[in-house]
Amino acid sequence: MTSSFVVVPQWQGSGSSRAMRLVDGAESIRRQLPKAATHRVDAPLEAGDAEGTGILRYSSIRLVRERLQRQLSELDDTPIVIGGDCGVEYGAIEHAARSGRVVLLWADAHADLNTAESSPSRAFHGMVLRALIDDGIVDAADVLLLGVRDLDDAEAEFIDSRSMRRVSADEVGAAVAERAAAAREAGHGPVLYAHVDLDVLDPAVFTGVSFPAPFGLDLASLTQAVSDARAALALAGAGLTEYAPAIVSDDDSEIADDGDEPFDSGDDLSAILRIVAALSR
Ligand SMILES: [Mn+2]
Repeated sequence: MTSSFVVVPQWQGSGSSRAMRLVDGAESIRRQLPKAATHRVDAPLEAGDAEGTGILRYSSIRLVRERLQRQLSELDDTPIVIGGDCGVEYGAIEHAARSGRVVLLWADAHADLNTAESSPSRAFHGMVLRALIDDGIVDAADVLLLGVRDLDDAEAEFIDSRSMRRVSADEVGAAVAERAAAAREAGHGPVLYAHVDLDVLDPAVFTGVSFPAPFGLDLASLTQAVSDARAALALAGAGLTEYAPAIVSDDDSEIADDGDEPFDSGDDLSAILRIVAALSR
């Protein structure tokens, strides 16, 4: 099956003071993708408000989710959703869950398992996986955490309480096959969803993220893990999130932040394209 790309420049789910860089990041990736296969879901310009949820800028997040759902329902190809912040995964995974029980590869430095109550930042991108589990869209047993290494206490407790599985890159293929078999045994048709937050990569490999965490994956391990997962189970959808490049000027040349040496995002973009290839080929 061929892939369609859906670019969602949502920044309202990020807790970063420079969250709007995610808009530049989404735009830079979009320019690299094949035009005919690429769609864009606009995020509102305004920040939005919590609407009583305790979630920062929730009204905008809800609006983007509705727009994304509408766009995804019009596509026949396998959707690759390009963020924006990780919060875009809610609508994307909700959509994938309509075609089967989701086995979820969660490649991210963060588990995104906070609630509005436990979150230190109140930012939705740190709550999205928890919301999917609490809303019954994904079973905690079907989630494979890859590269997760920066946890809040409440998240670590939740992982323990649900016995959520953490896998290394070379365990991914076997772990996906095992969860797929368990789903079939229970009478469900399983599908694979692959979530990649770019901060799963080591900061030495990839620089353009807002919340880097040391001791991440190298690029070859990540793309191999994605390939192994896809060899084990058909991909129903994927997400690539949190590209936050250094400030980009109008003519596309990079401007250094904080007076540092001029920052070159060329390596980051080529890494992104290799991940996109692993998700879409
Ligand atoms: Mn993350």
